[in-house]
Amino acid sequence: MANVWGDLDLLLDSPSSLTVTSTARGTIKEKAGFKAAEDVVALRKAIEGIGTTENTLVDVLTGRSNAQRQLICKAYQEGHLSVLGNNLVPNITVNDHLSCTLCIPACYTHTQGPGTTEATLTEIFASRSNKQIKALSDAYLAETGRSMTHDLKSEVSGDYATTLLILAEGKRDESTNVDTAKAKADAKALYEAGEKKWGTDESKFIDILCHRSVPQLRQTLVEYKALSNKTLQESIEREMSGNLEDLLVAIVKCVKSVPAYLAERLFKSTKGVGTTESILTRIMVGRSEMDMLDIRAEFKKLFGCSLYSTIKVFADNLDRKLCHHR
Ligand SMILES: [Ca+2]
Ligand SMILES: [Ca+2]
Repeated sequence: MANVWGDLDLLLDSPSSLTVTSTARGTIKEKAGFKAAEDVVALRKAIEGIGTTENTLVDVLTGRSNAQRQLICKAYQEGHLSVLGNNLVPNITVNDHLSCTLCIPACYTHTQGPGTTEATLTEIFASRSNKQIKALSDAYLAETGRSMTHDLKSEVSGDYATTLLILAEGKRDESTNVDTAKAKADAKALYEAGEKKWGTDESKFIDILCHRSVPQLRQTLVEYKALSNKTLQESIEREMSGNLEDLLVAIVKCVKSVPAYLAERLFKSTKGVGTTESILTRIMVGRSEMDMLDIRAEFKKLFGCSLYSTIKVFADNLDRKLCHHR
């Protein structure tokens, strides 16, 4: 992995999904002959354990457009209380799958272990454009009646919180012109705030990485390597620790390639424990209409196997576990 993230050769010429808004690289289009009611019946059967569970969920939820999923979600919720009653386990599973298009971080916190809230928040705020963050913030307000930044403040603390809150404002510079002199100056400032200094001036890293545009930061990454003979990611890893290190590294990775960053998250989620399903679902469903083709390609490049086969193995194992519990 280090090699992949350390290679800056083609960086300045590659497209950035933080600025792409088309759906041309998505894998999901509107399904022809779509009927929400039919999908709801299929989902209910799957959730009640008639037939294979996870495969039906994945088929239905990744084979419909976002607008279609919203209709399924609505149809499902209108009928689901009478059918499922107070059966908590299916409800959690269903809510995890169906509400993931909103990706409201707080919804997940109570079902996860310690540390996973931060990991989820890091992924969400490092990988999204201003427009996506604005949409998330609006959805959060509509769903909970509270401001997202207000709730974030109560979830997290320290330099990590400072960084997250800047990102949550969704005010990253989105201009596309690159100022090379400024990139050189930023690279020097970062070098002096980290490697050259006894201790670390974290605020310098936070300021530059949260405010500059993606093209500007790419130039800065190149200048930083020329100046220090290290990648900025390596310096962040040496200088910092914990949630702040994870978040700043995630930003650097997303500046390089959001699809590659998400491919890595997906890979780790299929190998890890605990929150794997919500990571899988959030990325698979959240990116399906945007850049899933790129994520697949990056996955293959990074790990030498297809995303499909990796998830298939994971889903089969999950099926076995679910059957075992019944
Ligand atoms: Ca230092
Ligand atoms: Ca470290």
